[in-house]
Amino acid sequence: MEEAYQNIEHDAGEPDALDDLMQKIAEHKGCETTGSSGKSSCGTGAGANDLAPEIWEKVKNHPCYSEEAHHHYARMHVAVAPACNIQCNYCNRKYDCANESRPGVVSEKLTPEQAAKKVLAVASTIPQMTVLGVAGPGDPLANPEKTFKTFELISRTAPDIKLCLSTNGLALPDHVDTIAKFNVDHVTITINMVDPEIGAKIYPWIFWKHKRITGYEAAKILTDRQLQGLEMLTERGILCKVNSVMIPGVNDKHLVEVNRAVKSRGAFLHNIMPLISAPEHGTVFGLTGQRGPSAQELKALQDSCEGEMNMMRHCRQCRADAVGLLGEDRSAEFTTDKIMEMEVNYDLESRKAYQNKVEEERIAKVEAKNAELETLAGASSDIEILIAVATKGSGRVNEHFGHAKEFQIYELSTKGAKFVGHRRVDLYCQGGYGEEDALETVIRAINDCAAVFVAKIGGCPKDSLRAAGIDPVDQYAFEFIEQSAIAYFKDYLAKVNSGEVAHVVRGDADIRQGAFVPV
Ligand code: CLF
Ligand code: SF4
Repeated sequence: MEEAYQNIEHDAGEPDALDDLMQKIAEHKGCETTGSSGKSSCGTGAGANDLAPEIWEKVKNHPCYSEEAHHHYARMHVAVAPACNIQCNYCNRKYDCANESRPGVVSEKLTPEQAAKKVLAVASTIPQMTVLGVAGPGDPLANPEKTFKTFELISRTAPDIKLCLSTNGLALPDHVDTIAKFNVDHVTITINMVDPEIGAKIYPWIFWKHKRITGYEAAKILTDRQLQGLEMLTERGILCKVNSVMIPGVNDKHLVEVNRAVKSRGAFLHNIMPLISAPEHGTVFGLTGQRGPSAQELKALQDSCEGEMNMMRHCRQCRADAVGLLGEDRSAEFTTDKIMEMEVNYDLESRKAYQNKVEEERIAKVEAKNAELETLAGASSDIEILIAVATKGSGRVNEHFGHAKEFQIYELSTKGAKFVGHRRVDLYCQGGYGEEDALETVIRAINDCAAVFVAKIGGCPKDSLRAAGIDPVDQYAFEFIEQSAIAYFKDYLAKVNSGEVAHVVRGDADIRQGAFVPV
């Protein structure tokens, strides 16, 4: 079947250009965040001036590979890959619920032709949708015909959309050439271990060479194939992200070793995600009571790996049919019934024009942040605080407190404002009135934050937040987040220095990160 795709051209095929790109990726590995400028020299927060132009071209409008891009650009997944060739103890693809946001969950499975139609429908409606990912609900490479047929159709009909693939890696070495031929620039491999003893606790079986294999042997084959596939991809200059699920007591300490192993094989980015394991999901870990990590445990592990390589902290552990900006899900607007009735008007020029406007906004945002940062130059203090921000995207404080389904978390220090994660919360506003129980859960979720930035907030929640020691801030409504955060921090420092405010070292937020795994 793969021969059917041999006529697709791959523009990274010129040996000199490829060598050059690989060199740039290799040079890029392992740099750290800079100190006093507060500007990320590396990591997913890296900007146009921090990366080689060829790499910047690949990541600049990919919402997963660039933290900055995720405020502006959307991705979509098409659920064309139902089968899987391994079993993970955190996965149950049978569970399907429109309100459930986790990988493996879909409302509809699609044929490649339906998927292509859906991509055009979404591209016509959401001009900032720049990336199409195949990420399940099973493993895309356990369904190679459907996956590559989908890529073939989309690369013909929507050439400006980047193709992205997410896999468990077992079948990866067999498909690297086809991935390269389709010009798939971004591949994610989920690697949870490089030690088969640990792997045997995560994977009960794999299906390999027409046989079901269990235990140590299964995990050994899986890790060997994953690392081999990673090396083969990076040798071809394809950007690779590694996803790892953090499972406390199983692989949490081991993930530092995984980080080193994938870095040394050329991975561009490492995304350590929290396990979610509620019993109602029907997974092995859910049913055996295996807990997920707390937000603080996750952050500590991500921090400890950050000096080694680029760490992703903005993953939302999307459904396999997610549509929209990370953190929003517009899949219900694009069901098969609705798509079939939609008038599709995919117009490359108008998409480009819209994206040019996005770029202008993005440049303005970076300039505003840098200008504000300069006013902090020379400030010296060990104080660091977290803030929570209600936003609908575009890097602005533009969501009402009561409408926020998540808060973005920024760490503020004299180095600037750094995005460090997000917290999902229950909606406070329930159609005209505030839900007190929801308010309590919001406060618990952000109680390690000194302030919450919102576009608007009512008197009651304001009082409750103040009582919990969290400053409700609406003075930066619709302003850029980072610029506002730095201005707030400057003000905070001045108040602490003058004795007007006592700096409090806050405890941990009372939440467990909810989520789990892409394949
Ligand atoms: Fe999808 Fe994954 Fe591509 Fe992104 S998701 S296939 S790389 S386009 Fe992104 Fe979603 Fe996290 Fe995946 S936020 S689950 S990392
Ligand atoms: Fe397969 Fe992905 Fe589920 Fe694991 S998480 S069993 S790789 S579909």
